[in-house]
Amino acid sequence: MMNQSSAGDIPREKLFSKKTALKIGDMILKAKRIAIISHRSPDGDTSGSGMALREMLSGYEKYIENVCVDPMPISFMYMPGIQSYKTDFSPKDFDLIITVDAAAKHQTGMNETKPELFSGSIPLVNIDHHISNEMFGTVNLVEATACSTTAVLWKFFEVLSWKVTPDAATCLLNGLMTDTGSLQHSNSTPESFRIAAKMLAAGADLASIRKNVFQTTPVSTLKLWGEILNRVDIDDEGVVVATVRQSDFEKTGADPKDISGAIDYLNMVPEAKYSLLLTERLGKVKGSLRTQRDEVNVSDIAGNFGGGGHVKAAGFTVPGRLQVERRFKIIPEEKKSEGVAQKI
Ligand SMILES: [Mn+2]
Repeated sequence: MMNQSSAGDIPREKLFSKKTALKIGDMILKAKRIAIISHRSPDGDTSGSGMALREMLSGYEKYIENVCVDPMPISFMYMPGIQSYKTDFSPKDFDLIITVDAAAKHQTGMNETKPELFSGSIPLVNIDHHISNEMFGTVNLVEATACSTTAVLWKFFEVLSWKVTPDAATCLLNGLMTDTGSLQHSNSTPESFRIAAKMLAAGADLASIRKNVFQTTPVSTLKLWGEILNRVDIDDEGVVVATVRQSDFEKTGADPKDISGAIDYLNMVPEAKYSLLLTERLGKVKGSLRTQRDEVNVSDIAGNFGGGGHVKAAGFTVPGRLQVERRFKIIPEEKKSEGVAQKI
């Protein structure tokens, strides 16, 4: 998940700690069976973190299991070793658990099915970069100013002097590039660029990331975007609005997650105050809001509809459906001849 928090009033326990990193390194070296948990609805950061840890520990005599309750998206399947992800596991078979990029217990999707994970009976290491992190681990390595969990892991490996392999570097860069929108989002700090450069120098395969993650779109998605873009309009107040109907998914064969790219196009109109994409599906209407303006807070707008989010990216969901409304306004014809005569 992306972290849009900026440095400021961040508590000390949510800044990178070398001492904690060394302690976790020690725990990992002593453990024989380690389960690495990625959060549900996996993104490029949680999967990249899981795969980088797996690769870095492959040289040790340990049994490693990568777990995620949801399947990995196809775009990340290029990462070495990712086929090994399991959707379920038995915590009692492990002597160390590591969660990556999960800010809260429930994000593992296992808080109800496996409460023993969080009971303290098995040591739990929580590695993350969200300011909201609940610090649910036995040991927590949380850096709220980091752009991605993989950036935290990069520093972790540095502290331990573990030489990052090219394959691990690719997985780490995968997380950094996806969480920063290719180093374009506001969470991209000078340190993000420095760490990305180090990952590249360690042999990260940026070409594979570009090809598999950023420049890959199925025809069904392109068709869905076509429907959305065809309906784009900007109103008198500078709000760019587009809609997706339930029937659009059926017509194009696209998946609801495929609309996430379309909102980025809506947000490209230079004169727009903000953009709004309304998606109708399964009896609910979801609104996604984006803005490029500093004076606009879309989180407040989403709040009016019971939603929330970040200042520049937010959303809401209301039960209901979309209905087309047509509005016409009569513009009286001006008596041009008179006006012109007066001006002269
Ligand atoms: Mn993340």
